Amino acid sequence: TGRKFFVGGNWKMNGDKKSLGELIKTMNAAKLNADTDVVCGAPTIYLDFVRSKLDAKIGVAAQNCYKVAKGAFTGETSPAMILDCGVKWVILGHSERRHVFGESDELIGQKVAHALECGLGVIACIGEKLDEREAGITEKVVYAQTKVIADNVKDWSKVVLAYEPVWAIGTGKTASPQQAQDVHDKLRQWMKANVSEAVASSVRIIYGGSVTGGTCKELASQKDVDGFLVGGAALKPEIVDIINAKA
Ligand code: G2H
Repeated sequence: TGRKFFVGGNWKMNGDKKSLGELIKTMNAAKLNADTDVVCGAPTIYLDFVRSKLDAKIGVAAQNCYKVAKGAFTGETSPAMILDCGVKWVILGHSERRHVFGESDELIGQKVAHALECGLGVIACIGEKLDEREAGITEKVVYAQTKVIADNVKDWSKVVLAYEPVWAIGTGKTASPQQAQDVHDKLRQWMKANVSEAVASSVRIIYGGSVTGGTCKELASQKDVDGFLVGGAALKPEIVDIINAKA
């Protein structure tokens, strides 16, 4: 496909210096497929710590950022601060940001625009909820979410799209390879119709939702699955197998 495989770890609000330090040691020592981009999403307060310990060949991501550079926004973190810690990526629009913290499509779009303007790479997340899938509106939901992201992107080489069906997140219920492939294929068609043919064929669309060492290989073999965003399993040594899923 010409698209470089991409595996993001999303550690969410987990770990401490001791346990993350051990995980980092494991990852630094592991043999990682050189044809895969690897990025670890660390808690904000540990970004500096993680960047200083993790091997330079492994990227680091923040799990969120704000939509402006600085100012009276208590508790927020700007892309400039993230970059100042040597961190080059940010995860935006994760379902937990959308559904636990009530982030709107509009706010996510503004964050995407500002993060990209500042020079961060963006892992932009989309995905339908269970009731939406059951109502048969999966496509409508993910197209609408993708549109708000697309409206805020100029340079797609800095964006990875993460499809994460909400019903598969942290539930142990991985989407089947066919379910994932289906939506990824439709997203690529949407990109072709609404962005460009070149972007549709080059943008990486990764899958997230209960990916494990056991499910990653078959998912990775799907034509339009260009990698993963991994939560629970990214905190364990099995992340190495997931990084190496593409033989
Ligand atoms: C989805 C995913 C990582 P998990 O949130 O973004 O988490 O792999 O634990 O379902």
